[in-house]
Amino acid sequence: MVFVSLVFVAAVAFAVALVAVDLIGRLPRREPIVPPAADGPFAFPRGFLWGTATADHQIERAQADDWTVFERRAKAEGKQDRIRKGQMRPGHIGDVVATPAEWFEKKTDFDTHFDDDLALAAAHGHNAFRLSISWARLFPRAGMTTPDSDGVAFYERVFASLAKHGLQPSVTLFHFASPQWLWDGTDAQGRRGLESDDAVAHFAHFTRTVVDLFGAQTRHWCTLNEPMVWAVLGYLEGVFPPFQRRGLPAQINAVVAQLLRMHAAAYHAIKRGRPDAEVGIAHHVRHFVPWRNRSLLDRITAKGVDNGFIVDFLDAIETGVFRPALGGPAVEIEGLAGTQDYVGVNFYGRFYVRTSGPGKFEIVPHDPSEPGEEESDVGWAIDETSLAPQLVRFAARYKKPLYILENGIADAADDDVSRQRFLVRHVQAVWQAIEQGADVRGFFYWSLVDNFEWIEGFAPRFGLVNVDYAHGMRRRPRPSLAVYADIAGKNAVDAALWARFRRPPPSSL
Ligand code: IFM
Repeated sequence: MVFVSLVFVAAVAFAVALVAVDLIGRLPRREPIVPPAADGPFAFPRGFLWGTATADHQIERAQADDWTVFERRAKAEGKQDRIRKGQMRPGHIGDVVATPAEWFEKKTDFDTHFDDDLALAAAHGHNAFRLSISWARLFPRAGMTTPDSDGVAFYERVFASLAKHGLQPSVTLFHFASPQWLWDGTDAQGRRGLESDDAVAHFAHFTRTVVDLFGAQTRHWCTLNEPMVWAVLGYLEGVFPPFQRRGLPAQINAVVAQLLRMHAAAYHAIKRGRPDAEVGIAHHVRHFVPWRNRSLLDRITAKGVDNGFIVDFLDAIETGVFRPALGGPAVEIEGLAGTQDYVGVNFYGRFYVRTSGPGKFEIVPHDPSEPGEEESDVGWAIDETSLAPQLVRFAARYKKPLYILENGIADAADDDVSRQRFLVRHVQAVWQAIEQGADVRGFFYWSLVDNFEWIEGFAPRFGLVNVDYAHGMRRRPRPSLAVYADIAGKNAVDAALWARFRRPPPSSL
């Protein structure tokens, strides 16, 4: 009998050990960056969308939104910080003192330049363009039920220009900025802004208005841009409006749930008006890598961050239930289940997750000791090799078409070589994902022209086209614009382009 019990205990222990080994084996590991060996050409499916992406607040003249209020205050109070990702203080903007107020008011002066910008895009292979509509430009004051006529007239001109240049619009409804009047005052529970009771109804009304105005001119809709970035930077790190530092990740669950409600309401508003519309979100995707493979805590936390920052939101849209991996009760959201027709991916490389104890971790944007690692001007580690696996995993998990709604690099160097490499390598990675079965239907580089990079100000240069802010916001195409035109025009990365820009194998470093 004792012997039988011992055998039983040993068998159970063995099974538990196997399960543990299996689970540990599935945790993320930090792997070296190994480039693909293929030589090209890499051809894309017919009808593939080639575009660039942008957002109203980053290119258009200032509107009555929360960001404009923040920028004017930071400028007036001289709240300037060193431009380092993750190290900005709340209320501060990079270079705010030295930056002329006019730049903040005009941004890239898209208001004057849009037709030339769109003509340039069309002349360089674009067949699509992602833009956002400013909520505050259509509804600048509280209590308005019909949109501002100047705002409507502006976007009518922009849509006419898009049509004239043969560019399919992809329209985003919320890209970080919202009308200031939403933030003035609190509701009965003391909540402000997008968290307040009526924010979802206001967003639905704005969405219906945009659908009525421009729904005939686009099929492709994005309700929210990077909701998790907005929630984390605004309510955990406190560097985006409304500058809150709530403490633990679980303390922003209410904000995330509200964003999911806004998404669901907008999805239904769009579908009611335009049943054939394709609707999704643009999700900020990183490859979260443990800082040290030998640290089980780094690996477990990297998995938790991936769930909390990436998977939970998309899963919630599929199932209708938000189950926060980083703590807190599940929240069921009415009307949410199944409200995405595609998965929109904004891909910006790898981030490292370094723990200093259970529940204590930091996100490290790059590691200079990683062989072959390159970083952008804002210090983000570049790793195109992790893009295809991400796309393949989304394809398998959600079984939906995918769009790269953003992918880009901050690079101010005159030779523009880093951007050209970045572009060619990432587009090739998208091709790999398609080869492996992911139904990727479009790629939007971030961005056509340099623009206002939120708390980092105007220094980071993401554009295929340089903007000379000091001289009438003049546009000067960078070499990468011609590279993009080559790819889009051929609907392929040809062997010659690949040979010029492919990543050398690690042995040659
Ligand atoms: O400029 C931003 C954009 O607004 C959202 N995605 C990332 C870009 C680069 O940081």
